[in-house]
Amino acid sequence: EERHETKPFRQRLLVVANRLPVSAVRKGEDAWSLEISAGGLVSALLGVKEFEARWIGWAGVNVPDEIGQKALTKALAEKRCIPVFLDEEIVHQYYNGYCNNILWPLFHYLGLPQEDRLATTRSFQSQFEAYEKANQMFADVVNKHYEEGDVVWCHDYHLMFLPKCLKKHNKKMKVGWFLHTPFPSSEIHRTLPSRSELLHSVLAADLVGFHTYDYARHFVSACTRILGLEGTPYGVEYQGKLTRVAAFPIGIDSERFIRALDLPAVQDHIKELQERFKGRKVMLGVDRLDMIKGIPQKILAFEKFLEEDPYWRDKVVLLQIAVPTRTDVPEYQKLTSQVHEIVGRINGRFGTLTTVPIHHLDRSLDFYQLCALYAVTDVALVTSLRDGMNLVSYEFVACQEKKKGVLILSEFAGAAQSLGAGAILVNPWNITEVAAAIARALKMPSAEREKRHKHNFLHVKSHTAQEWAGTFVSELNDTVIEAQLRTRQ
Ligand code: ADQ
Repeated sequence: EERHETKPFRQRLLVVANRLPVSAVRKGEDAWSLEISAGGLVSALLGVKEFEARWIGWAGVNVPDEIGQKALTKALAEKRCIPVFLDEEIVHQYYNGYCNNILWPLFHYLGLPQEDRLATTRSFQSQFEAYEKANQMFADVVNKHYEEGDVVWCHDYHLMFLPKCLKKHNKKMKVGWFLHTPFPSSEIHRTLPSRSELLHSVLAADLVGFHTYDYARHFVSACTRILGLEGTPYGVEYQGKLTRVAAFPIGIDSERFIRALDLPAVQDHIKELQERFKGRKVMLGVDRLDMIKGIPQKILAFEKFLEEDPYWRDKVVLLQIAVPTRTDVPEYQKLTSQVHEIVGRINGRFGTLTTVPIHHLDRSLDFYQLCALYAVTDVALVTSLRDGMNLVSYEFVACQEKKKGVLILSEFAGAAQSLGAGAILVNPWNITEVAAAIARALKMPSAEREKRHKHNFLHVKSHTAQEWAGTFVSELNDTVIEAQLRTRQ
């Protein structure tokens, strides 16, 4: 029969995020070169076979002319990507301003900007207006491409206003929203001038997801305390329906890392690194250069460790790889020079003519180099002051089947809830404690290392990004069906 020959039905999934998973470079008036960036989200969704995913987002470039926009739209369509075009002014106000200068620090407990209070308060309103406007532009593109039955999955703090815009246009649309950062205590969220508008909008979604149970609980408290709504263990009663709120801890595509370790290119890098650091223990930090990652604190703790334990001075090296991000924001520039200054001072203090204790790289590494680094590391140091989850800790564990190295992990990273039993947990603000953890990790007997590694490895292998995405989307489908049943009763 004809019906048997048709392809199995795959539900369409519209993934809406601020950035498309591509980098676009203009090669001429109507020519673009595109490169897919294989981040966690991309591989997560590639692995979910029951959905046909399409991406909607900003391509990260300003394209003021129509010819360029048309050509880029066409090129992106081949990669299942649909662009939202944002002009420079809106990027400045919405992305650099409201998203990165207000929401990002606030959600990581760094508070609202405090310098020049008056100026900030004045620009705050216009930045929020730009945020609403940008979210509406995303909604317009979603509405244009939406077909009945599609699932719409909105991502992150950039798009908190999107669920409301979408539901206003079409009440029946299945809308989920997931936050990749922490959701802070309601006492922190309360300080945000647009605190209520954002909560109302997120509540318009059918399903609201966070990395950890704590973040979900903070969100529900914010809704009950700030909006006076009724919270339940399952979510929040909102406008006659239940908005489901739950934890969906993300994972990585662990097989991709495990497989990569056997590739000749990675093996070559591993040999090079082993040769280069022969006779020394390798400690590793891999972070985006962001204040939430606690990089200065980490380096100061390493200094304290060297200070207290002269034996290790020529027997250990810290490799800190920090990719610069948001380089046009003054605070990030300040952080870069602060880190350089500390590293310079410590290397001057403990270095010799031939070696230095810290190798600091201000750049991104390719996937093979990264895998090799993870594989040769004895101790990984993740000292985020706050972090939604932290995937670096997962990637390190995935690459350690041979070495069974130690993970020192901040208790303020979401990952502390999943990898806490295998890692040494630390308060990154307590430099003495982190220095002691370094000493303990370097001396840890192999039986203990094995036991700890096994615990973490099992977790990383069984809680993958694919599973995360699959669970979120099926939960969203179920939530909508349940709500329909309830209204029919
Ligand atoms: P990030 O803050 O970017 O993500 P993280 O989860 O650690 O933090 O992911 C960083 C990714 O970038 C990792 O895949 C890592 O390999 C890669 N990376 C970092 N430095 C690199 C370098 N120098 N070279 C190459 N690659 C590098 C946000 C939240 C996190 C949350 C994720 C996913 O802040 O808390 O875990 O989203 O939800």
